[in-house]
Amino acid sequence: MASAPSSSDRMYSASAPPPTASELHLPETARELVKILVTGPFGVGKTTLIDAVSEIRPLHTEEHLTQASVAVDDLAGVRDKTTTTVAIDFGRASLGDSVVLYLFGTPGQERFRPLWDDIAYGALGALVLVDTRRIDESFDVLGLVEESGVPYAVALNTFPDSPRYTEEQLRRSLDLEPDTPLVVCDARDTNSSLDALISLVQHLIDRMSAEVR
Ligand SMILES: Nc1nc2c(ncn2[C@@H]2O[C@H](COP(=O)(O)OP(=O)(O)OP(=O)(O)O)[C@@H](O)[C@H]2O)c(=O)[nH]1
Ligand SMILES: [Mg+2]
Repeated sequence: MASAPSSSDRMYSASAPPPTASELHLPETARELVKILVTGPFGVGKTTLIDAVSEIRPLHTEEHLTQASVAVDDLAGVRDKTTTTVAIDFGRASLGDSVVLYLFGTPGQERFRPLWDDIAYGALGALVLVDTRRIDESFDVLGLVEESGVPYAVALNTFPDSPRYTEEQLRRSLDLEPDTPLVVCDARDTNSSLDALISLVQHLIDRMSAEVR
């Protein structure tokens, strides 16, 4: 049966020296090129996660938060945050020799909604990041992902002051299907973030296997 590669199969790690130009080219063994969305509400850690896992220098479209956004972009819990994604994040993460994830990070605020459909176009799966200190802020994004029909996994990005809930409480609150993966990650940590992506890829494989049965 198909199974997702583990994070130790990754081609590059954060502690390794920067990849050479030739390493940046996809290996001939790359067979599955998969578009994945990394989404979630404002300030949940989407850009951080793509930075943590990308084996190429990620593309970011960060702009400084200005006084004008004070009233609309709630910095509760992320006081050190000085920038926000205004269009897209892009990175690439290989899992083993054959699976390559192209990661597309969305902006988090509702005002960027018109971009969402374009960024999501063609995605095979979505990793939805949730901050348990502000669960209700995830509902809109979860609704969008559901609406788009893209299969998804939920990753709880933990912060030092994140409250603890049982899995049952979280599933009920987020209204998740029983087979939707719900994992915990630290978006700053490469292996932790890769493990969250692997849970999503395994979910996609399981769904595809069920469909061909
Ligand atoms: N303590 C802690 N801080 C984190 C973690 N993940 C992200 N941060 C910090 O939280 C802030 C938000 O991270 P971003 O990656 O910019 O969040 P984002 O979801 O891309 O934000 P927008 O694009 O503005 O919606 C940054 O200041 C990060 O350094 C985490 O796992 N733990
Ligand atoms: Mg961002």
